[in-house]
Amino acid sequence: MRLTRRKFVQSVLGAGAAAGLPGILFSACSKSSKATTAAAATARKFYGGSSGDHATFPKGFFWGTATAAYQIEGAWNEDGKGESIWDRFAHTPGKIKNGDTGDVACDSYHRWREDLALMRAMNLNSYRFSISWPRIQPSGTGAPNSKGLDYYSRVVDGLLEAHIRPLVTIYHWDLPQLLDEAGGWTNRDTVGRYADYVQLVAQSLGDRVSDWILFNEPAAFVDLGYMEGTHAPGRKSLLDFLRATHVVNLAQGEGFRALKAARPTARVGTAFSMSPCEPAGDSDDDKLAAERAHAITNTWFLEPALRGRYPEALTFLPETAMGVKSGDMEKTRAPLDFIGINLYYRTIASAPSAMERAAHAQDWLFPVKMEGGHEGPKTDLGWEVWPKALYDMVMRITRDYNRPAIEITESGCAYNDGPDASGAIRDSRRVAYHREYLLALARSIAEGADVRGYHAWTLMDNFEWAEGFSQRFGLAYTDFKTQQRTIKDSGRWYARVAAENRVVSP
Ligand code: IFM
Repeated sequence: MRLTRRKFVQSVLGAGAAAGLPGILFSACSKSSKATTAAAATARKFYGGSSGDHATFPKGFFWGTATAAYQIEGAWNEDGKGESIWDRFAHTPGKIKNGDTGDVACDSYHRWREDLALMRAMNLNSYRFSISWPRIQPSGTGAPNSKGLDYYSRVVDGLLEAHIRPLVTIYHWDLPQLLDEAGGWTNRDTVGRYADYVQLVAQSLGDRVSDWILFNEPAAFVDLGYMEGTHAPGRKSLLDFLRATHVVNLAQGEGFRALKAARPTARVGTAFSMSPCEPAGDSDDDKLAAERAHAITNTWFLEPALRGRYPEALTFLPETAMGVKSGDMEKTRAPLDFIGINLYYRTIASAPSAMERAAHAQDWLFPVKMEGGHEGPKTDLGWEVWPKALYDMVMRITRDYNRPAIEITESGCAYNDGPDASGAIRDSRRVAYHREYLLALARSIAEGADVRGYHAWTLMDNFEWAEGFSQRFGLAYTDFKTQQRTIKDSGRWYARVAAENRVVSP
């Protein structure tokens, strides 16, 4: 099953220089009065949409950044925190580039006030961060660790004082290690453990937190952790992947109900990793492959929540192998209050040839080839910059799910620019990225999408999972030796965007 983001990343790495799109061509099209017809057509190809230039966002729009506990907190064994699968994985030699770990990361557990100062300086009114489950329940069950709860309570209070909305992700990949030893997400008992944990955090923080995210990128952590083995817990089993899919879908449903039982007025969503899937060619086979790619990439965890079923395009997958029992699909239902979209790039899908099917046994199960596009510029991680992907995805979700509330819960780019002689970080490519994706997003809003917020990934350079510290996505630069944070040009530009509620020139 050649379908994952990281896999496609590998396939495009080293694929040659960017095709040289007019690039970061916004400056041409923003001066719309003088834009030529040809420039407007190129802009449509790059940004999407049919209407004119849009740069202003609705009143009350949320401008934020996103982070995750393991990627920034450090303090991996302090104040009663238990071991997570990411602690164990990163401490296993050979799993992470350069032997990096999140033991210290950005040391946000101790320096969260500095992080808050960055957000204030960027004029943000929303901050998406995650709670580390083993900081709350060191072994994954039982009474809460009060020091862990106190930490998040302080952060929430600090945010509210600064008029920044806390958008809390309950699970961003750091399962308590002891739960993994009982089977982790392949074990149906984990559903109940997760619902208990959800209830604990909702009870403790729900008097001040109104907006919650149940899971970050379920499709990514189930695939990378249980089938590819490149993320914790490092398993490589198709059966585990199928089972974990279903257990996480059940947990999404039970977690939703647990949260609403504790806090009936809470707004609850999930942050889905999404990518619009385009057929490689005009053939019916490629079009079918693109629909299947859309199902596994974008709606594998959304259809069970909203419609109580697995996506129609995937009905050939074996439900018995997934562990689906009678009555389960009612339990997966979770009428989410908003759909979180994490989006970085588009996907090109095609049908594998008979030869390819013969070479890859898994292609019989999931007959789709997926890779990234090759027309746009590439980030340092090799991901194609393609703003129209955001427009296309938002419009498809808007059409298919009856105009739901949408939050862009992540978008961003890895560019490894460091400080120049004066200490400034001139990351103009990151400014261009966010500016172009925001223009595409503004077009989707102008055409009817109900988008409430945009969260740049990420506040500051941090631990990028299997890539360790080698990939910098931050709007602020982190010196991992001194822990000094410096706002990059992109962070300064984003501060102006947030203050003016519109896409401004660099
Ligand atoms: O760093 C990750 C984040 O944890 C989840 N979404 C994608 C980001 C960049 O890879």
